[in-house]
Amino acid sequence: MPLRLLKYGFKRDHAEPRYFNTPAALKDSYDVVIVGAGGHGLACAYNLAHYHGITRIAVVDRGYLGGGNTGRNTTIVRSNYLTPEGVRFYDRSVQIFKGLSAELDFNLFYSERGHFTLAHNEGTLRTARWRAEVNKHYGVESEVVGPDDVKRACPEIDLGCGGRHPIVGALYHAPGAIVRHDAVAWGYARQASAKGVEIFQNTAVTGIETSNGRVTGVVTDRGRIKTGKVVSATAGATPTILKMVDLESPIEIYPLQACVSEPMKPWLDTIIVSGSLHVYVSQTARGELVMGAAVDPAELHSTRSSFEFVTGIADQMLDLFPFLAGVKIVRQWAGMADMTPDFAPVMGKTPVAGFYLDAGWGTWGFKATPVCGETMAYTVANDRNHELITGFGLDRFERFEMLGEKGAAAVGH
Ligand code: PYC
Repeated sequence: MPLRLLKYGFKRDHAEPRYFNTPAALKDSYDVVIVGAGGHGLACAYNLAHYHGITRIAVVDRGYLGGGNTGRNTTIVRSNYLTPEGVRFYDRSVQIFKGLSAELDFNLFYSERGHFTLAHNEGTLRTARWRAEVNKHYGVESEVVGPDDVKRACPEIDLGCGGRHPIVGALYHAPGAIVRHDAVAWGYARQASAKGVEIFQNTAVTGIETSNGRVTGVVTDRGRIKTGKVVSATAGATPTILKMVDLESPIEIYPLQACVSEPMKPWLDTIIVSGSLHVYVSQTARGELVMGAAVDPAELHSTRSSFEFVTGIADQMLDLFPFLAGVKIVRQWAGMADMTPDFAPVMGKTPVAGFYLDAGWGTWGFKATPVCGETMAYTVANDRNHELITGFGLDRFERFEMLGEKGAAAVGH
């Protein structure tokens, strides 16, 4: 149990300390500047300060803390990936997540639910078997189960899916979980700030200065900062930031939409995902259904949300759960997903000395927040890629060495 719960439980007054401090002005120089005050950037700042003793850090964001994809995802945590690189990396994230409320002294409402990826045909079942074997090899709990197991875990599901796409089995991943996404960003921000990290919201980066192939500074709309190390941890802005250091990547930006229903009595314990129907759903502690789909079909740098999305997802949900007809969708939104050709991230050192990337998070980034914090902080502190991210380098695209995570990254891509 987070210590704060006990501390405030026994206190007469419950004055909550400020979550984090915002200094009046930027300093002239910092040891590290992190672009992006989402979960990844803040986790990196916290890990640098806590585990590596580097505290002269500025985290800058053109918007507000956690206002990008950290606050726009559907909060799913899992590690049932397809490639050895992916499985080991996301498994480390799940392990950190399990102890994170205690580490950050902040209740993140981490809730282990089990995760079913439904198969509606033999082809999907084959990928499920493949994933299960790779997962088991790396010690991650995953198994292929039959339609009866799905029905036992979720009696409300229509296994026939309206007669159109009968469920023939599923990949079951017991550690699959949900966690309060904004709290992850706030928890990291609070602890980073307590250790001296300075967080500047509404501060846009307009340029990154280099000399002889090395980073020397960052230009923002609040002033210039001298620094030898910059971490780019943005979603939806990576191509813009890369241009500032004359680098390119194959990242393209697509909207990823999601929505939430009115609250209902608890009926859905597990997380249900269907790649064929392009839908994933879980139920929050407040009773709302949180639902998402595949990325939009066309590239777009926007967080607008569409009527097509909400009617499409309602259709697919009703195939799985016909009793939901009449339940209202109360809110919808979108994030900007940095899609890579192989559905794996881009991390670590780059050809520009002192410029580090935490990017390419497409539709798979939130669950990686803790392991990104750990591995990026190690990489920045030692100027050496952490061994868990060596497969995710930007140079893999030049070498045509794709990772091939498409079968496990999300839904329907
Ligand atoms: O990777 O689990 C996932 C996911 C869920 C929603 C989007 N991506």
